Amino acid sequence: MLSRSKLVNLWGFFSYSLRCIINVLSCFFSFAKVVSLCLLNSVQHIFAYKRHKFHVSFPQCHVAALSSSSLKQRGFLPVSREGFLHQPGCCLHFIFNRCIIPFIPETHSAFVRWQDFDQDLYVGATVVRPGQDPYARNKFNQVESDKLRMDRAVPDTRHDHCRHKQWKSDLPASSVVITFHNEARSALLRTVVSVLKKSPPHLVKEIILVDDYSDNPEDGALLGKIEKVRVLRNDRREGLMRSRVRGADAATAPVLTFLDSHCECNDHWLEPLLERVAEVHPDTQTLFHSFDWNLVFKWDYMTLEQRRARQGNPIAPIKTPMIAGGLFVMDKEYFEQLGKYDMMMDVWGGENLEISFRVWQCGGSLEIIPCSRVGHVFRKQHPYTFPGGSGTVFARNTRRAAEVWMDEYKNFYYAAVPSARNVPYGNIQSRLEMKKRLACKPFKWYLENVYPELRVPDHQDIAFGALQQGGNCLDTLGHFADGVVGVYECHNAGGNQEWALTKDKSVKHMDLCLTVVDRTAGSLIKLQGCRENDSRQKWEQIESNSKLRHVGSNLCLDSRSARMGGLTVEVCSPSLNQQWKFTLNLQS
Ligand SMILES: [Mn+2]
Repeated sequence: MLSRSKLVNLWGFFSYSLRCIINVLSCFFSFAKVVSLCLLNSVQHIFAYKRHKFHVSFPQCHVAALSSSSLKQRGFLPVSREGFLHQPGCCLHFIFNRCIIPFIPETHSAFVRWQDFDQDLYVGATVVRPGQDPYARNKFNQVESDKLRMDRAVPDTRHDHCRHKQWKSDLPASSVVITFHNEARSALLRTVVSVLKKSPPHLVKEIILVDDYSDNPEDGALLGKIEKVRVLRNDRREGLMRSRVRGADAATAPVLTFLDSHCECNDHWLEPLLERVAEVHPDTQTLFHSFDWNLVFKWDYMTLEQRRARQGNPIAPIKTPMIAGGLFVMDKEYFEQLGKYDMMMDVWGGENLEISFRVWQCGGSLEIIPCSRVGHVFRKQHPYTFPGGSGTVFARNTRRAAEVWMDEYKNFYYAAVPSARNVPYGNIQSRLEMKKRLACKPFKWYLENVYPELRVPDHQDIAFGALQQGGNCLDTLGHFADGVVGVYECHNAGGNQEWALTKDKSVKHMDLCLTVVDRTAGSLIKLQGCRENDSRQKWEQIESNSKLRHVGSNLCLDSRSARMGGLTVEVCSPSLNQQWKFTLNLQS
């Protein structure tokens, strides 16, 4: 009995034979035309061909009309559109390639299905040896990662509504771009396999692996054997942004999907994303992405209002002011129009901020699609080194984003991260020109329309944000007028931990002010409605903004009795209970 693969082979043989006959015929005519010139030429070509094996391009060959993906895969570059087989050398070359190479066994089996890829051989070459720390190389447990099968089953964590939804099938195909640097082979392979396994084949045109100069070129190169996988390797460390742009430039599908190199796609992860991208760009929601004035990405809860609005449709897209940056889908043409990435950003960090501001301010939108689930390995630390030091690189990238996109609001970032002021950020001229060309909206618009939840300091404020003491923050504890205040673990979500020190010296939470009711050491501080010119509510920062002193009594804000009643004023001392720091100090 014939197996399926033999049938496919037979069909392949039949169609190739047919094309061969056509090719030979057309070649014959070309031959006849230039027969007098061709002999020498053919001999030359054959020799060139023999010398270079298959990896040579024939610049004289006008083979564009013949260009097929299989030809390209073998390294032949179609050169012009002028037509067909001008030269006999090309003719031979063409016949050989189209008619003979497909039936040479080793070239025919150049690509394997992911199911046939030898995981043990690939992963086995880089296992953690006994006695080695399994976290050392990747900052996640490589031993555990290596044990997993590349196509292991993962639980479907989607909302029920997603499971019953029918996704369109006539969607634009996507090129999946995965950049990596010294990734654990098992994690990288799982990422690739999960894409192939969990996506409808016609929607994944290719997987482009961009090896950002990993120590071992084989980490990526060996994966190039898997169907649809194309491997590009940088010849020096370029960092995430330039590597992604390189992958995007090489992509041939209309939609780009960017993934980290340690992900696992879940059931029907791709269709909802492509469906949304294919829809007309609309004006259109428990967690969304956001950031604080230190410009560090964080997760935020939706407001009660936002959650109520979603009750009727729990799987509706969620507008988000910011993306985490590792995993997202974007129309390729739009990615290009919108200036790709800032090519002068290095290694990692800040690019998600930059692309988020850019998309929103220049007319696009960012959404989280709840039905699309992709797992990601979170690490507490970067496994690789940052040329130049991670803090500096992060600050430099973030500064570039702030300088281009945040207008005068960048000063709040500098107030929150004063050290960033001294980090050189390079030339931003071309990004500013691009911003102008795209007629992008000012940051004020973004704050008002996209991220109204972000509290913007008032021009009356001297200091703003959380009032921190180690990991704890000054907290209203939900109390109102005449209530005491305490400390609670900092949650960086504003709310009861949001305070401002104003020019008229009050420490305010909304319209409540910290009030010293009794000007003796050890007395409890109360929240009271703010009153102008009430000396019981006047405070100032002392000792390089590290303490808060009540002006009328010269006593300091102190947390020693926080667990027994609330915060008090005490005689100022070097005690850690009196160290308080605002997130943002607008005067230095
Ligand atoms: Mn990651």
